[in-house]
Amino acid sequence: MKESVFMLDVVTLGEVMVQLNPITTGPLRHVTYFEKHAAGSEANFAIGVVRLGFKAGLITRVGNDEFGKYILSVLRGEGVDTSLVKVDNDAPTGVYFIQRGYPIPGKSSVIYYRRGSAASKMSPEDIDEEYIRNSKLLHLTGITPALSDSCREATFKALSIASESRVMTSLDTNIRLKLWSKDEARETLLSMIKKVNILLTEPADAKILVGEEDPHKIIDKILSIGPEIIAIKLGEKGAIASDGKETIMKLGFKVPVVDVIGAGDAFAAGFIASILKGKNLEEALTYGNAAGALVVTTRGDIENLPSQEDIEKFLAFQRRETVILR
Ligand code: KDG
Repeated sequence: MKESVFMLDVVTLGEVMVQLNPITTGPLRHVTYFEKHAAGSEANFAIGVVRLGFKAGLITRVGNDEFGKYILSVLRGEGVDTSLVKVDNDAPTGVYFIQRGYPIPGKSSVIYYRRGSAASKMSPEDIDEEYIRNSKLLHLTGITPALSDSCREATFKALSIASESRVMTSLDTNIRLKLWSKDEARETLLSMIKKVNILLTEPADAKILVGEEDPHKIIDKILSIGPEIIAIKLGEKGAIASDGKETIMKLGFKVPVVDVIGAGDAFAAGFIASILKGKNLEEALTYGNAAGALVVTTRGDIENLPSQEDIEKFLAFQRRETVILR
């Protein structure tokens, strides 16, 4: 293989935003104090796999503003390669707020201020062939192609490079209906699903994509389209994975919930890092569930993404909780 400066395990592509997370639960009009975090599905994933021992790079754009500088320092501080991140002088870094615990206790919702953001200006020019070709896995989500036409083209370019170079690909459907319609999501994501090796989804997304919410039907339909492995995230209930030969469900871990945003990305990082390490589906589900459980116990998406050692400690603690007496 040609020598290159880029030798990464994982490459991903997406928007990183400043997340303003309220200190208190309830409607945002009554919230006084917010905590600042850096977050975004693909950045969460990249940091998640770095914590689990992989080298990861993120392709994105940030604004030439204080929030852009903050995001770059977080990514670099976490060891994510930012050599392809562009700083845009004309568009701002995206921002979003979280509303926690209202109107549904224990759940969170997101309010975006990201239209016209620097990251939404990403285009096929941002995608470097060598960067992707030299990696082991390209991870994409359904968020990036929803940001703009040029982001969709960039996503498809990245996917084509990976598929043509036999770089493994994973897609987390992550349908955000605040960014596009169900029809747009279905059309775009179905054409991506055909080309990916690993698909991560959840029943609500699968309903939009293949008209099914029942896990067995989702698995059959998705595996017949192309992916070799599927993982279905069921939130606090856990997750199901299948490779067509075996289908396994692992129940979620019971933990105190502070903010559920970011749990799906943590699951994806734990699950895919395990697959990259050659673990079986059951172990991958356990690691994914453990990472997801740890992330919901605090505000912010990235802070509690666990290392391998921390997952082992968490699992050992969970095992202590279930003692078989007879
Ligand atoms: O998965 C968590 C993400 O949804 C959150 O960090 C914000 O990336 C985000 C998005 O676009 O919704």
